[in-house]
Amino acid sequence: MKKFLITGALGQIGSELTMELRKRYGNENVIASGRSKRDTMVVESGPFEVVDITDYDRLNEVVKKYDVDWIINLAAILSAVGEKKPTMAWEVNMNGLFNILEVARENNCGVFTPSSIAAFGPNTPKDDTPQDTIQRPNTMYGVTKVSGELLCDYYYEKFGVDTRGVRFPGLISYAALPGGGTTDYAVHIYYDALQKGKFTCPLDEDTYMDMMYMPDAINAIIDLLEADGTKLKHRNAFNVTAMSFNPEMIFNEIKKHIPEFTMDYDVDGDLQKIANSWPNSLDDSAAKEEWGWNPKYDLESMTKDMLEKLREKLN
Ligand code: AKB
Repeated sequence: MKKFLITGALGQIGSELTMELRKRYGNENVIASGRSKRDTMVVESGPFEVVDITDYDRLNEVVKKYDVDWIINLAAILSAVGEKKPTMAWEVNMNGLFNILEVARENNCGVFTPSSIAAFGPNTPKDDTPQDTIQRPNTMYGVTKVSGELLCDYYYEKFGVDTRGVRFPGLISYAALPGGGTTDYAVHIYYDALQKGKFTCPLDEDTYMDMMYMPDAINAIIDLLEADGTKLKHRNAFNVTAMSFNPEMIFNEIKKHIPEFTMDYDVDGDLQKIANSWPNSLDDSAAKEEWGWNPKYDLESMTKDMLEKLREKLN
């Protein structure tokens, strides 16, 4: 049975991916880790280690201790926080990734690291953004993501490390909150709709971005990990998307379920600038062709499920 180490396991993706991998591969084969420990299902249901990915020795020790086959690196500083703390974003997203790749090389592990729509920039084609295109991001997060894609390609070409990854859009989930991204509004809007009946949107009404519901994101990671490596041409940077919408569209979808819901705008200039530099919608045909990417949720089905699950959680 394969053994996985997940970094950032208590974060938005990690808390759901850990539980799904434990279901499929057995609790003891999925080692969760994070910079600190909190009482959650992730910590209670299987092995958990305190690991800061900027600490090479500690990472190496844990990989050896469990004889890990795959490192899934979900520890990252996201776009909005990255603009406020660029040094920390570089330290975690680049030096942390470099440590992961070096430890993987030494211990013969594969590595999955997500990239992001942030790896594109203002002069990238905005609509139906191609798989291979101009990437000149102007945020620290974006710079680390495009550099990470290249570094992972390098470790595959040069050292044969089995590196894989996707460019995630904004991820929407009810289990854990996102931590400091530009797409976070698309999660907060559901909480505010249920808890306050109104939402103040930090992005303007024309801001289109790609988005995805978490069950599709979890499947993307697992499907790519299980894919036949010999068929992968774009190993570390597959465009994946499930939907593209602007704030008005998600508001109107929620309003179908909560007719009294209202929304106004208080645009945050810094966030808006980041969002404006990202694509409106991605072309994900390479992922479909090379490993069968096939998202299940659109805005309508996601909204229905999100509201149902959040109602249960908040009650
Ligand atoms: C962010 O908004 O920073 C992230 C991302 C799109 O990578 N959700």
